[in-house]
Amino acid sequence: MAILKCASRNLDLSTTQVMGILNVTPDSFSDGGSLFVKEQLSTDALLSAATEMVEQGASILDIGGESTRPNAQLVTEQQEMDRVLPALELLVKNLDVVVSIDSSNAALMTEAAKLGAGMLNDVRALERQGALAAAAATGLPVCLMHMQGTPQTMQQAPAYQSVKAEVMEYLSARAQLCEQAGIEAEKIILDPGFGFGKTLEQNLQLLQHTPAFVASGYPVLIGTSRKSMFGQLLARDVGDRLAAGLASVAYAVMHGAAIVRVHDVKETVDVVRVIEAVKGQGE
Ligand code: PT1
Repeated sequence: MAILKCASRNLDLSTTQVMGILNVTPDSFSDGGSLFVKEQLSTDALLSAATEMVEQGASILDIGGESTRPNAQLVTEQQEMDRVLPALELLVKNLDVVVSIDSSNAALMTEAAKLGAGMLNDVRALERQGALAAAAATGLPVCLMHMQGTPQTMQQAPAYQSVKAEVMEYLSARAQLCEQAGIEAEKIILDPGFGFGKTLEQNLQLLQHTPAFVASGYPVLIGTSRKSMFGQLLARDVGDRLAAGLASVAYAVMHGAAIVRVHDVKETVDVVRVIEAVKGQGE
């Protein structure tokens, strides 16, 4: 599992990699569309936010043009492409970093790979029409995430017999389909999908069982940054969930998560480095 080949760049997954979140949506849950000026994406704001994340130690930047938080607005595929592709071009041209595309849209995956994307991240685990074939044709690594329901309905009544077993079974089945479609096992990343059709307790159980996901042999990505699970647990607003997110990152890194997807890169990199330093000591 050591090296993840992301087009022209390699990521060393023997230590946890930090993925910085760049939302190119005007309605992001955590930053309220801070990269937008009068409904227009500001390329200056995007490039400076991205540059800062890379300087702070992010090795992957994840660009998303569809908000997938609970009750998010729907976007058309064309709208999503119009948001993401110019942002991708800007980052590829200016920064030495793996750019990940947070999308379920097959046409966008294909175009993004041509423009230099290094990874695909799909909260629908390549279930949309054409997505599996499109992703396989790019040769890029894919992150498969579990979701129960859709962003519009997923938090209404999440229900599982066993959340850990069901999420693991789903991800294993999707990974198997990916391998059958020609995606190398080494390029498949699994993500339990924190906040995607899960209660607080279900989210906590999934995090508790990080070792079971890591034991699958596939690299594991976790995305808990600023999510409402911490609002529920601690009664903190979205802007006040940094320590909570860092605690979850520490737990996940302790147990072998390969990638953590976060808004707060600088603080997360410190946590990752401390945990890795502790893990790296001999007797
Ligand atoms: C994630 C993720 C993602 N999360 C991956 N991609 C989002 N691979 C977007 C809340 O409860 O975890 N993994 N892409 C953002 N989605 C949410 C979901 C944001 C829930 C907020 C919440 O607050």
